[in-house]
Amino acid sequence: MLGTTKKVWSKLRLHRIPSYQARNVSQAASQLVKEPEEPKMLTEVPGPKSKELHSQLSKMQMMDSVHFFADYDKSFGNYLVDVDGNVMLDLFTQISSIPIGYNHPSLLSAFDSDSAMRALVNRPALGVYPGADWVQQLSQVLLSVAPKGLDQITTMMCGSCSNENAFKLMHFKHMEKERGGRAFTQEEIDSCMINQSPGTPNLSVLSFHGGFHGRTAASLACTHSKYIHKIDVPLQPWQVSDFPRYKYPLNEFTRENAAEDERCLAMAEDVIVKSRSEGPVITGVIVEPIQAEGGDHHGSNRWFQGLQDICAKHDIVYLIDEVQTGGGPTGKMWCHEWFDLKESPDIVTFSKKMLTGGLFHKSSLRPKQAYRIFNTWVGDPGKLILLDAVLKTIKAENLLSETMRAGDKLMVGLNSLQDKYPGYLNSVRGRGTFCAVNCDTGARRDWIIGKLREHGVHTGGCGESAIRLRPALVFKEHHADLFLEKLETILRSI
Ligand code: PSZ
Repeated sequence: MLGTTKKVWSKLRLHRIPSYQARNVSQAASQLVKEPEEPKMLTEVPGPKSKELHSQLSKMQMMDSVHFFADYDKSFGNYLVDVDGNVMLDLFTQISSIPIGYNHPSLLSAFDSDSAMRALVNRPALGVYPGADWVQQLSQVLLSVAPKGLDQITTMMCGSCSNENAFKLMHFKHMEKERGGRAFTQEEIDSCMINQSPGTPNLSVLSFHGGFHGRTAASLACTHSKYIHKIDVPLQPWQVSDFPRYKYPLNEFTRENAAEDERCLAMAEDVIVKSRSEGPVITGVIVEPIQAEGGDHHGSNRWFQGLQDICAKHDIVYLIDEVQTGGGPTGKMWCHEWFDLKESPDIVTFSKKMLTGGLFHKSSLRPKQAYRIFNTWVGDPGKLILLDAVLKTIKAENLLSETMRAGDKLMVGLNSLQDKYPGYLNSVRGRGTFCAVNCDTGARRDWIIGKLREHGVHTGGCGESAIRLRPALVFKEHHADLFLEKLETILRSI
């Protein structure tokens, strides 16, 4: 906390000197750091300094999830440095949320102008007092990457609350149709104040086994990856259906996997139809383009197209949650662009690599009254300043095609390791650098991730036995080579 305050003050002081000098200062600062050529491990992880900080933290909060404490002054590009001086190649990037690597110069200088710094300091309640440049920021930054046909944008604080607000749009659409254009009745107005029908209707959102959509009440009701996220929390008993589980390699199991798509589509439609008579009535579907937390489960084009058709047939809302997949890691700005959909989904939510949470949606879903999608901040102009720099960097450095190149390298390498060590690795899958491979057991996965870290490579786990890779968009082929080399060394040692 103290460190942060100090940094903000030194930035502010910086801006009292002429801005050309300020720019020189931060340019110099950014040149101080360069990406390391390889990992360097000095201690075990967590090392003694991390352990000491963790014991201090533990006096104030239960955060045994902490892996280690990082040194963000020393981290750069694809390399994360911890407080004990260990230099690690980072293929996990803060749960997939660092778009262009640590301390990218374009981000370090994003607040160099006085107006950018003022936007950060005078954080507005955007739903009531937005600054003069907010309209331009939304249209030039966020709408420049909007999925086709989704011309409505609302920024939010995080992925969970983006989904939470998207659900409200689904329910509003349903109730608007039910009312047929009439005004709210007094009974609806009175009953909603005590969470009773008809003002609080019995509606739901359909989600899928293995999905993850956040931890606030409604998004948590749609999350089904780990029990520890949910247990003891009162949630609505909303419907859950099956997301396809494919057999790998895909080209050897085309018939089985196609049958799996049809089974899951039939099941989803059945649940939607039944909800009309049995309740709660499903007003929309939420699905990840790749089920990430739940184990990197992919779905075919047929699956995502079929879901879109079912939603259209039953006039319910199709929401694709791009919180983890959005912003480029699959080689396209939005993973659903791979699916050859007839049109964009009705709503797309995002956060993580996009640096701000938010939702794009069709204009047909606009609420009719103000304040229905609203909170104090709604979003943060400072995050759009950073996102602007990220999007410009993606373009200038061709990072989507670079991601495809690095991803191809990862996939070729992982496939060949899987062929060499079929007892340990299976089901290699991925798009761009958004890749995963299963281990024969969860214990083997945890052991390999631990060993990789000893070798200075930071990866993550997901699902029961998958190693998942979530590098930044600046991850290159030579980083992929380095990772594959370390993984092979470890597999050879078993
Ligand atoms: O344990 C957790 O809370 C984690 S670990 C990874 C995430 C959350 N991912 C967040 C996430 C996501 O992957 C998808 C597809 N949808 C929604 C969310 C929620 O986003 P946040 O965490 O920003 O609320």
